[in-house]
Amino acid sequence: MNPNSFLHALLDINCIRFGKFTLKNGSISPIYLDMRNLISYPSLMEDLAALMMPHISENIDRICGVPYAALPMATVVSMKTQIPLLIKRKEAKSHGTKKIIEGEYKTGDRILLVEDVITSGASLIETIDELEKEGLIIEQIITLVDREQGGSSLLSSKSYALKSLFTISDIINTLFKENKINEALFDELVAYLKQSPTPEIKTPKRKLPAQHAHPTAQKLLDIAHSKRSNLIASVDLTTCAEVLNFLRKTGPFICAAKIHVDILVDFTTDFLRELKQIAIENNFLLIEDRKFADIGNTQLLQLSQGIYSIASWADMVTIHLIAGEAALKAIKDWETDRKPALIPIIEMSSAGALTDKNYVENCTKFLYNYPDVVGTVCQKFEPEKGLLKFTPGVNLATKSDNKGQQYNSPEFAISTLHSDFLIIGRGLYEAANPEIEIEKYLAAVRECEIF
Ligand code: 5BU
Repeated sequence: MNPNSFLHALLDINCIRFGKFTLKNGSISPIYLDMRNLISYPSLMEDLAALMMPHISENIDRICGVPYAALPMATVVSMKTQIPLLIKRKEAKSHGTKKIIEGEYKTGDRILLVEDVITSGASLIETIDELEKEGLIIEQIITLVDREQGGSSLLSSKSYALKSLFTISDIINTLFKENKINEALFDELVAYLKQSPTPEIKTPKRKLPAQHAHPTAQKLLDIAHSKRSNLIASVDLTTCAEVLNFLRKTGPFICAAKIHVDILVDFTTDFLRELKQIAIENNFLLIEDRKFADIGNTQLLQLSQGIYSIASWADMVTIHLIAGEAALKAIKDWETDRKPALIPIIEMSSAGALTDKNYVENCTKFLYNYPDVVGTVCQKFEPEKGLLKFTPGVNLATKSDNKGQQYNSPEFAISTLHSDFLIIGRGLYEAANPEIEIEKYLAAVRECEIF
């Protein structure tokens, strides 16, 4: 069945009705869409599945239906494609397993969510949140009808891929062209759509905070505001001279330099002296991206001992939480004169990173209890309680490096991921003229009105 014939059928079986209807939000509408009646017509259910199937991505692991209207639709699509079905309950069971999802799945499964009618998208976002909390990845959403009342913009603002078989405008135009509705009704419907236009999604602009409880984080914020730069240069160069030269050029425009001190082939303690000097002269902080990931005792040794004596010069260090809460507790209990602020890694930018929803959720169980923690390195995760968000994998010129790194633009990192600080490596240090290239990054972040 072609899409137009399917629309006629929806009209015939009263899934599309014209008249005067009071909607859930109290407004009066001349058109009413109620897809629940479709289940009384098994052959139309099959036609619907056939219309949806060409749009289904190849990598879907599970199809999920949301009760009630979309559930049978998802079921038919599941049977036709042989992709297993999940049901997302309306309420969690109050007894026994307290499950919210029925059916077999595993963390990281990619989901096709089937919906009947999408209006503002608010309830769909709630469903998505619940599925994501279970570690599922919403790969795709297919809806039968988009009422064009903000739902698609809301979902795309959150980077979800939505396919609508029909928009409400498609329905009205097709039915008019095919003489299923008369001119007077058509004019009334067009006027209705005009006077209730798609509400614009106003995502508040991301502003860099002004205050932080931790003195080092406060210093970073002060520098960022005064330079109007939230750029952290990741200087992954391998000789001391290259690192220092790069920072002499770009120092005035960054709020911190992040280094991997252990990749320097000619490291000497003189390097640290010069590095600190350039940092002071150009007013930026130093981050050692050591990614501590050991038991508490070893971490303290790695921080304070060895040729790099990281705690003696780094203002901030990165740390994995794979060892659990003990990792942070050992540093909290460590009595020392100079303790770098901590930036735990909650999510990684590399393709296939194991930092999934479950991992992130486990981290948040203790993340906020440690005053040395000033922020997190993450991608989608949005830290709360004043923690700053640091995002690597930012590049203006490319989307990947063929070694697993995945890049976003500065605009996406700030406006969509809501990052406070952008970590940029090769995008800057591999540029022929880093001091010119950095101006492009500065222009991009300032355009986002983050300051
Ligand atoms: P790039 O050249 O912009 O890809 O460098 C990114 C830097 O950020 C590099 O030093 C990585 O070690 C670091 N990084 C990252 O890219 N992704 C992550 O998830 C984490 C750190 Br954690």
